[in-house]
Amino acid sequence: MTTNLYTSFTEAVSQKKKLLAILIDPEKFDLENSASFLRNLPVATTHLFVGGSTVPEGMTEHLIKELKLYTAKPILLFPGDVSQITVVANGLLFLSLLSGRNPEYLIEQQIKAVSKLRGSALEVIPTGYILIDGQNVSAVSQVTHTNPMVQNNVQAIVDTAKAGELMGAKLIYLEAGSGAKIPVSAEIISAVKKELNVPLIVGGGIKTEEQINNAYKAGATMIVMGTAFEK
Ligand code: 1GP
Repeated sequence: MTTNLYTSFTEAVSQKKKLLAILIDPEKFDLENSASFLRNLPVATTHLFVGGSTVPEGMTEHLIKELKLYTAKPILLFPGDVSQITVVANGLLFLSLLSGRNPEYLIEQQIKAVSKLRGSALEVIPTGYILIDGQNVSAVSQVTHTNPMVQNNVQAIVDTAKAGELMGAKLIYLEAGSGAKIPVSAEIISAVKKELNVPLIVGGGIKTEEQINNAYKAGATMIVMGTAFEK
């Protein structure tokens, strides 16, 4: 039986539970430390995300197989590009970069993914991905050649997120970029939350307990943290 990963998001919303994903970038991860890394994760961790901006072919699959030796937590692909898709994961955030205007990341990569996904049991979750300025030049911005949305134009972010939902996104991901100096503001999270029915993921630059609580309080269903755990 395949468990439905998406249900964990909708149930979290209805039961007012909070989800925490730890992001592992295969390029920055030392495979030899897998067991101790997983042992030391916060108890609140519900999911693992695996992905990066530039990951050599095959590295993602190798890493996930290794992680699965030590954990039963669901592993979701959060791929920077189509080469990182592997059916050994439990699910795939099928991202479309809605904040950008680069067709490669709006639709081309998704088309290229189809031949990899055909016939596989990997759960695919359509996700509207919105890059927001974290006062740092983010890897996402560099790799995709797109600009982040400015934090003070809240309405534009809300409208972009809503358009994503109307186009069928099952999740909206508000991303300040890995290593952001400032995370997505509570004001943005709550404004988006107010207009949307789908669960919200928030990540980028979140390091402290206070930032975590602020994001949850503002309406994030899931928080993603990466850099804070890269030792
Ligand atoms: C996931 O890119 C983030 O959305 C992770 O950001 O590395 O800053 O935690 P950090």
